[in-house]
Amino acid sequence: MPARLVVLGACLAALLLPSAAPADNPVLDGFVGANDAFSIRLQDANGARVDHLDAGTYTIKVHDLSTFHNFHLSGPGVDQLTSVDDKQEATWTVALTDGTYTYLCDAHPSTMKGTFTVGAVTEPPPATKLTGSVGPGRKISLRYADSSKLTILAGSNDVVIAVNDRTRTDNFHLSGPGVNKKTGVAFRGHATWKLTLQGGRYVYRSDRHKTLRGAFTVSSTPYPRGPH
Ligand SMILES: [Cu+2]
Repeated sequence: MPARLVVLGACLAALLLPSAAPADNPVLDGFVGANDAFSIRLQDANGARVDHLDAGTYTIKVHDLSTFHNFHLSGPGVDQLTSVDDKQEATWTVALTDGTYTYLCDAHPSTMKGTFTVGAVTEPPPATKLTGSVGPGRKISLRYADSSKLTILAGSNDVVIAVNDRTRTDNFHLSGPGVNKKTGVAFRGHATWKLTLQGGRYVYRSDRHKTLRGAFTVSSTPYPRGPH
């Protein structure tokens, strides 16, 4: 029976086809610029931020939600990006191999950046370097190395804060989930704090003058997943 042979042939072809469906690849979601915030995140199917992955082929759904940020992934064998000027939904199939990968926004590369490792490479991402400053005068700030202000921490939750307390009338006091560190009000000089931050809101302030304060957010909440 010819018809039966055709059906049998189709079944054999299906069995012999390599890698039946790309949908079998693990799916990751990359988000950037939700509500135009300076936030960037790569998360797995459980909504956890990606820190380390097994080597292999992945499907990355990129949700570029802003007209002034983009999502740019690079590392061994991979260099893919969305447009800075447009919102964009993109799906990338990428082969990740042993190494360290970086995702960032090309318009704000020092503040909107994260890294993850793959395969045999397991060292944790480098700590984020920050500078905290108070005084002279009624001034307080917490900034990245390139002096842009910290509002949302992306990337490593490990931070090294170089505190420069330039006044004997105010102090630098950082508090938030798991952290309560301060210089003395009468103290003037440098301090270096190595901290691991958790998801939530952190406030830095002077204990002498209540209005002298600033705040930033460490995002731990997964973004809602888009349709796949
Ligand atoms: Cu940006």
